[in-house]
Amino acid sequence: MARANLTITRRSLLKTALAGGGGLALLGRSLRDAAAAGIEKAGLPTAWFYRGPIQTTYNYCDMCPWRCGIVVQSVNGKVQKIDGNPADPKSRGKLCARGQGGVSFMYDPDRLRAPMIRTGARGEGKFKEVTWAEALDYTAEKLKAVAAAYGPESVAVFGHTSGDFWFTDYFAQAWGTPNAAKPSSSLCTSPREEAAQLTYGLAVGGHEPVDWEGIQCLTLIGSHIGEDSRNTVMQDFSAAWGRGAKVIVVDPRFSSVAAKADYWLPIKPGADTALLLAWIHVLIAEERYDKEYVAQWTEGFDALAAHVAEFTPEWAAAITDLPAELIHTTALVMADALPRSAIMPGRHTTWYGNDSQRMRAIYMINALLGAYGREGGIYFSKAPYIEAYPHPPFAVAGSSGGCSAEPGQESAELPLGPSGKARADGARTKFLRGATALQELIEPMITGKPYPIKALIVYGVNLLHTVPNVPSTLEALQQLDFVLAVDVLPQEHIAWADVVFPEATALERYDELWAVAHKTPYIAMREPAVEPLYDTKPAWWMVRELGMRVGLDKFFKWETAEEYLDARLMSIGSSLEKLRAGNGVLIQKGKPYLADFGDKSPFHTATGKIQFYSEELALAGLDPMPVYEPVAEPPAGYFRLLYGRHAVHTFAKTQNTPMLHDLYPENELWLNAGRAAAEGIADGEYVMLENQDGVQHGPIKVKATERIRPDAVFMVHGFGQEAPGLTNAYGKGASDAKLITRYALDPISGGAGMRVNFVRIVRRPA
Ligand SMILES: Nc1nc2c(c(=O)[nH]1)N[C@H]1C(S)=C(S)[C@@H](COP(=O)(O)OP(=O)(O)OC[C@H]3O[C@@H](n4cnc5c(=O)[nH]c(N)nc54)[C@H](O)[C@@H]3O)O[C@H]1N2
Ligand SMILES: Nc1nc2c(c(=O)[nH]1)N[C@H]1C(S)=C(S)[C@@H](COP(=O)(O)OP(=O)(O)OC[C@H]3O[C@@H](n4cnc5c(=O)[nH]c(N)nc54)[C@H](O)[C@@H]3O)O[C@H]1N2
Ligand code: SF4
Ligand SMILES: [Mo]
Repeated sequence: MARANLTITRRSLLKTALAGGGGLALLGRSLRDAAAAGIEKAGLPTAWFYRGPIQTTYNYCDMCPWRCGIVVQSVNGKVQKIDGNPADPKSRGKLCARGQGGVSFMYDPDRLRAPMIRTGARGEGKFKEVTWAEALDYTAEKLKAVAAAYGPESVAVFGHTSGDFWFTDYFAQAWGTPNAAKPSSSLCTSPREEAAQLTYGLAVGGHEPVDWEGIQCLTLIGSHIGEDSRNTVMQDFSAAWGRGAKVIVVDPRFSSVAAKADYWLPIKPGADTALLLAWIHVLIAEERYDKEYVAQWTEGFDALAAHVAEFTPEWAAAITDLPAELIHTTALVMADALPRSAIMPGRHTTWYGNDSQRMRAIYMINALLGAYGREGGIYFSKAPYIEAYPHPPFAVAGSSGGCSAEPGQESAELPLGPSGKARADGARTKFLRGATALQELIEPMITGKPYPIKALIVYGVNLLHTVPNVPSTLEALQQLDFVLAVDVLPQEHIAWADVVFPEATALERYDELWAVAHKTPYIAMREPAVEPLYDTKPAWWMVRELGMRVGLDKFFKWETAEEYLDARLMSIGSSLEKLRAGNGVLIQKGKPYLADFGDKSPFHTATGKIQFYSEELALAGLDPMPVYEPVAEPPAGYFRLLYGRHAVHTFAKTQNTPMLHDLYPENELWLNAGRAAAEGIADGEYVMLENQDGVQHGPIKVKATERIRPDAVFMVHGFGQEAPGLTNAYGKGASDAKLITRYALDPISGGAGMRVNFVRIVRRPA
């Protein structure tokens, strides 16, 4: 009963605010008022929870793409506190520091407040505030003009953050452009996803399916749990570590998790495939693999055994700069725990360009360990069952790389996508597989080849911090006929937009359901805790208003987000009301283990087996089994530029958030202490950096440390913001993105490896 009174709908929120709710709520209020008055009389400050009725709403955290379920508490129309939703499989009642910063993010005084149309030159940052009707009419007119002259495919849509579904999936597919892309694909997960499809025929999916409860040996290739502070992963890792699971960490840097490891392998950057091949060699040569599992579930074992015969630990030692004995020992430590032993699939896996092959080698080790579908190994995740909103067929099928709006939808015949994505008729071009590669859409904006891209919609993508080679992105922005930016903050790229739509943050809006492939598949909801601040609107409203203006009315028969969400939930016998009553989360049953499949194979490859040897790669003229390809060495006097995360920041989006800015206001350049001493650079000194293409950037504070190899430097991504509107973040630290002018393309996934840049240290004049 108390629950029901605390849980609100938007309508009941307004009613409660006006009428004070029902009798019980009134009684609750008078008791609370009396208590509050008593506290005040005692001279104590009145805390927020005494100031009015507490409204509880359900949401999922938008402070990073992991999206933990949250419970939001508001009083008198102000959000006061966010907690992890105890019913949610990701948060389990807890949040990370960034999640706690969600309230501070929402109340950031620097937020975009009204729709704007550009008045100055692109990049100048001069705008006039306009009404929504003006901004929408103007945008619709521009998009229609571009489509009339060049076709609907000449509009590209980039999207990330949790509202991206509305623009990158729903709008792009209804409008009819295959050129919709997400950085979370070709700048993040595409190698691991495409390698997983090639090797065992399944997606890794959003939630990496490590079967944490029973794992006895966990191996991490780069994955820096701790800096990568995803809430659930940190909880799971701590529990596994606490009960004594062995941990092997391969990282050129002594990361937080390396400090917890039984074995730290400070590998030479870029040499991981050599290490993985040597591990495979040891497991096979010493017959330390799961023979029964390999016989039943894999194909191409003999070919693999022959392939790795030469790749001894001694061979790998020379390449990886690791002792052969350590390579040998760690292979045996992994094997000791099989099948409760696995290498965690990484997340950010676009490293050096040959990344899908490295991922394939990782999956082969997991298969040799018998980990897939075994307790304590890698479980099979399952997507929750729910129907899409019943709209007419879209003009194109999803290709943006995130959760496609419409699995299995027929795609219309379209010309070759500039990203090289396979044409609708199946002809292959630049990449073997993979979703549209975001960074590959920049070039057609500049050259008009293979066909022109003339307009860009940027929804929740930090264009000038996310996409490698900023100078070419700026050139593209100059060439375009029209640029629409949808964001919440005045980020750097906003100055380049023609129109800016300010969005309401996650705590102020309804959104698409968050349907998670998981050990226990589940669906979480987002509802507004309070009315949107300023003149901001949610993405679902924007695409609907825009859709109606560009002749896509038939896709927008729903009038409100509630109506859309209820229609979807109806397909599983639920509704928004029922979801609320169920603590905002709906959990379905999974099929995590081999035993759950009976006689059927869970592996969706052509043969139903894990492919050590890949026919698909051989047919495409690519290596059918992973081969170590050396990466270019840093030139004399240069370091390889490595980047990663910090526990209290997400990408380049939270540096301005007051609470998180206070915790870590600027990034540092990790520099090997020996190298620093040799070059006379002091710990704490500010230096400039210059990359291999002569781009100078900085200053950045040196952190001289033994915790990194001498051949590389490391910095946390997301700093060095040059947008003056970000008052906290402006000019603090340096940006890895500004120094990443090159990338190496993965021929399989189209992923852009960004660790192929080098920097030298330029002393600042005294
Ligand atoms: N706090 C926080 N957590 C986050 C995010 C965030 O923004 N903030 N973002 C989330 C997202 S989307 C992602 S993709 C993940 C990224 O997190 P991860 O997937 O863990 O990131 P990576 O970039 O793969 O790994 C960075 C680590 O790789 C090491 N490394 C660099 N080069 C090499 C190499 O050649 N070999 C090996 N073995 N290691 C190397 C670096 O020293 C660093 O410790 O984090 C997620 N979690
Ligand atoms: N140099 C370099 N590049 C990288 C990486 C790196 O480590 N270094 N990491 C790569 C990886 S792993 C990933 S996943 C991508 C991440 O790429 P992005 O998702 O582009 O990264 P963010 O910097 O978080 O940018 C999010 C943008 O959304 C805005 N935003 C925040 N909340 C909302 C909202 O509610 N609505 C709207 N409309 N906008 C919102 C923010 O202000 C910001 O502009 O970057 C990739 N690119
Ligand atoms: S990991 Fe942290 S920031 Fe990411 S969704 Fe969960 S609580 Fe939010
Ligand atoms: Mo990512």
